[in-house]
Amino acid sequence: MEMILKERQRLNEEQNFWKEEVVYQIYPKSFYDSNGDGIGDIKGITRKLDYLEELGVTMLWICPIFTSPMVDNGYDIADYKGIQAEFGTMEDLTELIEAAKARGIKLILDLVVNHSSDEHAWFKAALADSGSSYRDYYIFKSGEAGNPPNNWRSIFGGSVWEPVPNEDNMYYFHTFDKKQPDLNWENPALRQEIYEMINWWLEKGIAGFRIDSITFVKKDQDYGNAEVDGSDGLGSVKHKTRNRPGIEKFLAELNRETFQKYECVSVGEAPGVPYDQYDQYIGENGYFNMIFDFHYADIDVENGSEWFRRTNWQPQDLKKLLFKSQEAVQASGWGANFLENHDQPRSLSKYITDERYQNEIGAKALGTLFFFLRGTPFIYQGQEIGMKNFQRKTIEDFNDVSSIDNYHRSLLEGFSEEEALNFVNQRSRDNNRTPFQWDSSTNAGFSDSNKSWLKLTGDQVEVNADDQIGCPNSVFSYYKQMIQLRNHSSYRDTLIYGQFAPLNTTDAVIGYERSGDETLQVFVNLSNQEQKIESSGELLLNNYSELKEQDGARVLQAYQAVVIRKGGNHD
Ligand code: TEU
Ligand code: CA
Repeated sequence: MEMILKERQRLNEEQNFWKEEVVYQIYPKSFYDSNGDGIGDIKGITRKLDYLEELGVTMLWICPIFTSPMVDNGYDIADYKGIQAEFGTMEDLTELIEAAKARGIKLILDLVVNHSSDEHAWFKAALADSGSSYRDYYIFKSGEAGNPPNNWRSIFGGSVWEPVPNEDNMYYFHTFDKKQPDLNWENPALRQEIYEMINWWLEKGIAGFRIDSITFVKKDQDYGNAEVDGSDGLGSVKHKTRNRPGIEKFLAELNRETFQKYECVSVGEAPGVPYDQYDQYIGENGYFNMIFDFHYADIDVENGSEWFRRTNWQPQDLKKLLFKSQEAVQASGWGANFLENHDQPRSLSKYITDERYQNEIGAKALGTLFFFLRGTPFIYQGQEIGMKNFQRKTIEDFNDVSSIDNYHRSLLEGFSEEEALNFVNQRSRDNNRTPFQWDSSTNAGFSDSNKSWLKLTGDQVEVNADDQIGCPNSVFSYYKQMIQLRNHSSYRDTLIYGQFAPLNTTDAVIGYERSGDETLQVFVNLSNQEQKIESSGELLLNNYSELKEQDGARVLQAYQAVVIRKGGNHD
């Protein structure tokens, strides 16, 4: 009976290609530089396809490569159908799509349609002539008694309102940097232009999109003040523009006019969506195939854009958030699981609190923790070799706009320069944007030259791909093994489609199981103390060379992680 029920559960899970992918996120500027200018590029990705194939990933998400002044490293797009010259050409991209396809690797691009660059032709036309029809592609408003229209703080700091040059008392709106004016989704003509552009790309043969900041497209139309929540006298824009009522119309239409017409995948970056709304986002008629959930990614801070508000989290807090997330996603649809991305610090530095284990043990433990969760795993470049944060001594060494803003906001909130720098070092988005460490040489094999657009971490002698590829105990080999187990072993169906359920463990251990044809259990010790677990069965994966037993119980060592085929009835 139990077996029949389980079989039903398994078959109930609809099979879709995007559930079976293992995605690898590439930050093109920092992956590999093929022409020695110190900037990673598209040809550089093509050159490293052997590496990606060896790892075993099946889909690449490439961060923005479109024409851009690069104020936010490409998240400020000046031409949605053009390729930024420093990254290469459209031919290079076509070549990459084909070369990847030949290896069974699909490609998704980044869709940034909450805002464009202020250098986009639409915005230029809007600025040049207040009577232009492009004016309504963006959000322009008059000020209030010599002040901006309201007190909203942009995500990258300062007012969301930027004065329009040569016009009295007129402002335009930006959720992020002032060089990223928001597109006005209230305008149907603008929306149609966006859909046409999306479909144009999908026709080109890409497998889909990761959709940037998509929960920000609907703004509260009264543009009323937000509650002040900082010493700058402003209130965060997100209270008034993130996942606001009315967004459902835009997102349903977006889906209907674009993604639904294609055999493609849509992955929404959807911070700010409460779990009771997950049905709308990823349910049967959801806007997206899957979304990223940030509830646990931001465990070390009270919110993702104010890094001076740090928390004192414990493993059991992470466990709670992770389980809540898994259960909510499972009740509605499908999730996109990740440890890192280009906005986050390195996971080893964030989640492994005992520095002695910020090494291959810790990296494998975290890998095990996230990789077997129900959902599609997203690996961020460098995570698979255990890259870590850097420590920088001065704010001048940072490139990321958000780091500079957080530094100044920390000072404004009364922290010392040292504290401010410490917050930024822990959280800077540059941490994950340092050049990929291919080998141990001075420039880590990132480029043929000695140039690099961003300073390296400097630890490439200890952490680099070259040393790890052929080495059976490396983090890289462990990731390969995890991918093999999930996608190519006899446990494949269970690991991809099986149900998720939390397991009872001690506080410091995160344990869960996936059940389908059989039950697989994952246990990860997130502490430096030994922890007993209740489990019997065959050991499938282990980041230590042994699994200890004591008084008849299995014992995990510091940061030990195991995957076990549950023993018992069916054995
Ligand atoms: O990020 C959107 C966003 O809301 C994040 O900054 C979020 O606040 C943070 O990650 C929470 O931890 C996207 C892109 O991923 C980011 O790189 C861009 O800078 C931003 O949009 C603007 O396009
Ligand atoms: Ca280059």
